[in-house]
Amino acid sequence: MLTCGELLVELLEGFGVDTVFGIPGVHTVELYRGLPNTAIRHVTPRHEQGAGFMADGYARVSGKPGVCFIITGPGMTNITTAMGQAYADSIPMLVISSVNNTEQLGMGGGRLHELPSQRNLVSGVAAFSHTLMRPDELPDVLTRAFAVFNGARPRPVHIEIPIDVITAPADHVRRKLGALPSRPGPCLDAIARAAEMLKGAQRPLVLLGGGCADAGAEAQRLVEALDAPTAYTINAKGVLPKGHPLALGCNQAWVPVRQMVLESDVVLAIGTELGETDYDVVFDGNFRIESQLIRIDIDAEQLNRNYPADIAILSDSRKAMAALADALGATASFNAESAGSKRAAAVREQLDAQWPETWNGQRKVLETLQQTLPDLIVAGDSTQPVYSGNHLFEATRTRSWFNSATGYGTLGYGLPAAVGAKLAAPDRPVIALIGDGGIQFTLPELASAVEAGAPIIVLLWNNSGYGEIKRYMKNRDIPTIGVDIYTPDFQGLARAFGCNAEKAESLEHLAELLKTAAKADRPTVIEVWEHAEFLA
Ligand SMILES: Cc1ncc(C[n+]2csc(CCOP(=O)(O)OP(=O)(O)O)c2C)c(N)n1
Ligand SMILES: [Mg+2]
Repeated sequence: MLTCGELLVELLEGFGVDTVFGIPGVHTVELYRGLPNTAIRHVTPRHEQGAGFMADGYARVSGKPGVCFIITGPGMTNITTAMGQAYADSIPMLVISSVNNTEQLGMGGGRLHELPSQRNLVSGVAAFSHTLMRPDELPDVLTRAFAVFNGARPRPVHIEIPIDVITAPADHVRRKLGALPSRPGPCLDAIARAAEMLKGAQRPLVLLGGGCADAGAEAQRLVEALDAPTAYTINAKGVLPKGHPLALGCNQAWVPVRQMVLESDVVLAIGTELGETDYDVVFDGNFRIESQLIRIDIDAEQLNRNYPADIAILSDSRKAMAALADALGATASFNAESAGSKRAAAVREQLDAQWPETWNGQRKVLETLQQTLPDLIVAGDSTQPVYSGNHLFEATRTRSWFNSATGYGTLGYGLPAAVGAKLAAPDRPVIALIGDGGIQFTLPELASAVEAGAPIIVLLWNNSGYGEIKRYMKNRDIPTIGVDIYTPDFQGLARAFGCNAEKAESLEHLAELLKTAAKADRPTVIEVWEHAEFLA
C-alpha cells in the first residue's frame, strides 16, 4: 500500500524538489517513509526557524521554492518568523506540516502539539494555508502551490496534513499534476500608453525591484533605450552589470537619489513594492515621487500601494520590459557618454562624497570580501556592515546579495540562510555576514552546516552588543539599557560545533583567511572585531 505521505514525496520530486529542510517528530515521521525512494535530500536544522531560513536562502539562490517538513504546533510556531521574512520579501517557500487527527481538529482536547487553529496562526504569513482532508486533494493542492511560486507573486504556502490522512491509502489517487501557468504578459494597450508617456519624458528614471531578479537582460535593454538613470532595491542587486553607467545603486534613502527622483518627469517602477526598507530606511518620509508614475507588477494589489500609479501594468516583469523596449523601438546605440549616464554619474559622485565616516571600517571589510572572492554570495543578517553593504556593495549577478535587513527585518537569518544558499550553489563561496547579537539567535545551525556538508564562511561582526540599537538609543538620549550583551567565546563555540574558527588581525590576514575558508571542507567562522585598529 502507498500512503499519502509516500505519494507526497513522489509528487514533490515530480515538481523538481531536490531538498527538504525539517526536524521529524512523531506527527511527521510518516512523511519520511517514502523519502529513500526519491532523490530528495533531507537537511536537518537545529530549530524550525533555521529550517525556514535555510529554505529561504536556498530559494533566493536557486529561484526554486524552499521546502520544509514541520511538526504540528511548536514546529509551526517556530517557523512562522522565517515565513514572515519570506512573505515580506516575496520568496517562494512550501511548508508542509502535520496537524492533529481529523476527528480531533478544533476540539481543544489537549492533544500533543495541539493549537486552537494552526491554520489561523499561519495564514497571516502565507499566500494560502490548506488542510488536506483526503489524499485525493494532494495533486491539486500541490499544483496550486507551485502555481503561486511560478505564475504569481511568490510567497510561502502552507499545507497541513492530519496525521490520519498522512497514513491513509493513496494508491488510487490520480497522479496527474496540473500544468503550471504561463507567466502573465502585459496588456498591449497599456504598454503603448506607457511607451508614449516615456517617449515624451525629458528626465525619466527607473526603479527596479526584486521582481526583476531574473530579467537582467531585459532591464538593461530597457533602461538603455530610455537612457534613464536606474535605482534598484536590495533584492534586485546585480540586475544591471557591475559599473553600468546608468546605475544609481540601492540608494533611494539618500538625498542625491531622492533629489533626482523629485526632478524626474516620469518614474517607471517595476517589480518593486516601493517599500520602506529600500526607499525610506531612514524613516523620515522624505522619499517622494511627485512625477508621473508607471508601475509594472505581477501582483495587482501591489500596483497602487504606497504610491498611486498613472499607468498600472499587471505583468511578469521580464515580459513587460521586453514589450516596452520593443514599443520604444530600442536599438543598441547606447553609450556611456549619454545624457542619462552623465546625470547618473553626477549622482554617484554626490553619493560617494557623503557616506558616513563610521562606514570606513565596514567598507574595508566589504571591499576585501569582493576582491578576494569575486563571485561570492552574501546572506546577511541585520548588522552594521549589512546596512552599509546594502549601499556600498555591488553584486556581480542577482540572487547574490540578500539579507534580513529588508522587509520583516528579523535577526538570526544570515547563518541558516547561508547554509541554504550553499546547498543551492555548492561551487560558489557563500558568506553569512552576521553580528554577535544576530548569530546568538541561530548559532546551533553551525552544527547543521557541518552535518549537511555546507562549508559556508561566517563573517562575524563582533562589537559585543546590539550596536545598531545602542546607537539609536544614544541618538535619542535614551539610556542604553539592554544592548551591551555578554558575548561568549565564539571561536571556542565554533570549534565545538566542528567548524574552523579564526580572528582577522589585518585586512591582508582577512583575505588569507577567506581564501583558505573558501577551500575548506567545513564551515569557517571568521571573527572581525569592529574596534580593531586595522579598521580605524
Ligand atoms: C527578532 C528580532 N529581535 C530584535 C530586533 C531588533 N534589532 C535590530 S538590529 C539589533 C542589533 C543586532 O545586533 P548585532 O547582530 O550584534 O548587530 P550590530 O547592530 O551590533 O551590528 C536588534 C536587537 C530584530 N530586528 N529582530
Ligand atoms: Mg553587535
